[in-house]
Amino acid sequence: MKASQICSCNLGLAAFGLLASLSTTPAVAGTLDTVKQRGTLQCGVSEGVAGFSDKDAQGNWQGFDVDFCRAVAAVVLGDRGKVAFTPLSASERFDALKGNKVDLLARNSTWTLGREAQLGLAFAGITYHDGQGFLAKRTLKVDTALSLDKAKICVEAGTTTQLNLADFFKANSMTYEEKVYPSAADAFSAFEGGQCDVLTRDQSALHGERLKLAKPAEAIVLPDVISKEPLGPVVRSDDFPWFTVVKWVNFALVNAEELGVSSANLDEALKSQKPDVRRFTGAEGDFGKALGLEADWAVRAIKASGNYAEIYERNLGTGSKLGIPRGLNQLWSMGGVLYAPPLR
Ligand SMILES: N[C@@H](CCC(=O)N[C@@H](CS)C(=O)NCC(=O)O)C(=O)O
Repeated sequence: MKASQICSCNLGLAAFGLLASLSTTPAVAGTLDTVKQRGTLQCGVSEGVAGFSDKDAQGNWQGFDVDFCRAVAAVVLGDRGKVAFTPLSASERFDALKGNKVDLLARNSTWTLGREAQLGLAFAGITYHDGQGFLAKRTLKVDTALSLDKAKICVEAGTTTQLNLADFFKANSMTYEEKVYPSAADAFSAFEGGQCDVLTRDQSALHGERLKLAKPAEAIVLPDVISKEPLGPVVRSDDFPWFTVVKWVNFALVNAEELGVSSANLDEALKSQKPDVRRFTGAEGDFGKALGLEADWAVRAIKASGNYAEIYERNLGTGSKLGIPRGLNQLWSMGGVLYAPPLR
């Protein structure tokens, strides 16, 4: 019912009471204000995906998604350490976000129409362009996914992975025996323990899973990529100012790489006379204020985590344990598809 319809009614006393109480109810605080008041960012991450979000030997969270959360915390709260990480399984992640248990999900989550239109969520851009692949036991003697007819395949519930698996086998008139597990760890143990011949996951995660095997040489990541998995941070769709902040942290990380601004040369950047670098550092323009942030918001993101290239290389790149080449995740000007709108 519209407000105008309520006003034209012959209201009883009870309704008057309700309206009076509504008019004195303070507006619900947006996520940005909630995070500022709380002093901590609540970030939903995976339960353990090497390179994206897992704990180091000291129990500290690390990874590509973790660094994104740290950048957001630094931008909003001025401190990369002010993040509480909540590990979430694939099946529980979106309910946790909808239920306000986290402010932001940075959890190798694929941007799909259903997750936005049906779940009321919004993807604040793409941080990693991924695709689904297969890790197969060498004993199977296959070198392509098209030879997987009748294979036993382990997969985690509540993922696009499970849906793509079904599509791929149907489209190629093949059958498979699906073994579904509630967590990635269970799916991995089942694969390692011989309950299936093949493990399917996002390609980026498969490389890490292979290295976790007691004998990595006994399994092979097949070359086939059967889907598009654009991974990115997710927020609730009813909070546009927060969505804008998270989205522009992502764009700032990419723009910094393009501008040649990194954690190693921030002091120089702060003295730069170049107009685009001056807008980035907040020396020109009033963008921080417009976002509800400090003028140096973008500088804070880089100080916290480095630019996109630094985050990628540290966690996933050829210098890291995983050694994944940039590929599609290279800047548009370098043969990839990373493209951030201008900061102006
Ligand atoms: N990108 C896909 C898959 C993401 C996903 O949750 N993958 C599983 C493995 S198939 C995973 O990483 N699980 C880690 C965990 O449960 O913590 C999606 O958004 O549905």
